[in-house]
Amino acid sequence: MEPAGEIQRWQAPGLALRLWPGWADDPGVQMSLLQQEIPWRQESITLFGRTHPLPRLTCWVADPGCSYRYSGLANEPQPWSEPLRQIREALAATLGWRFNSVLLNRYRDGADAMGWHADDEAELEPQAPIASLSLGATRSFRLRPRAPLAEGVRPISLELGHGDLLVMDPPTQQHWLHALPRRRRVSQERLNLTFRLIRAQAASG
Ligand SMILES: O=C(O)CCC(=O)C(=O)O
Repeated sequence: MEPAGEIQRWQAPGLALRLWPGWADDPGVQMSLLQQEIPWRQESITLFGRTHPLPRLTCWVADPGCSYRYSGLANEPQPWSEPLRQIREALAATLGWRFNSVLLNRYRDGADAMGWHADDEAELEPQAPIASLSLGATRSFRLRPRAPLAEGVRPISLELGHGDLLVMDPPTQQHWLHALPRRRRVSQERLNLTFRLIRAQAASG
């Protein structure tokens, strides 16, 4: 195994990011286990009366009782599998946060993508970071401020590769949006796991 790279940081008004290149211990094994065992689904969303399939496959895994809506969808959480449990414990060791849910996204190739949004749903604990683990094809991850914050604040573009861990610390979700644009030349698959902490009140409901 290659040693993990140095931690990199980005700081801007309303934004704090930390990136551990090559954080995952065994990303190839993790990726193939998740490809096989996760009950991936292509969800649809309805916008202005028209239904569109999401351009990616997803799965929502969470502790019992956690309720959460993402992309306007309220899904029953799937149970934690062993590989996901191990990643959750490794994140707790690195970050000091034990997450109670993870949204998995599977981008089958560069035609799959995620539009501009923030992970700012009311159910999420606003003091907790969001930890994003990437597996597979390298893709560009974009961030831009919601509103012009200050002179000279520029959008950010990161290349997220196999095994990289990106942590979006508070208050990033309040002030910045993020997206994963289409990349026509990418033919390989990518998985992304965003670990989140649902607030105790919402989790107990
Ligand atoms: O695939 C990614 O890196 C982004 C995922 C994302 O934005 C999300 O799950 O909210």
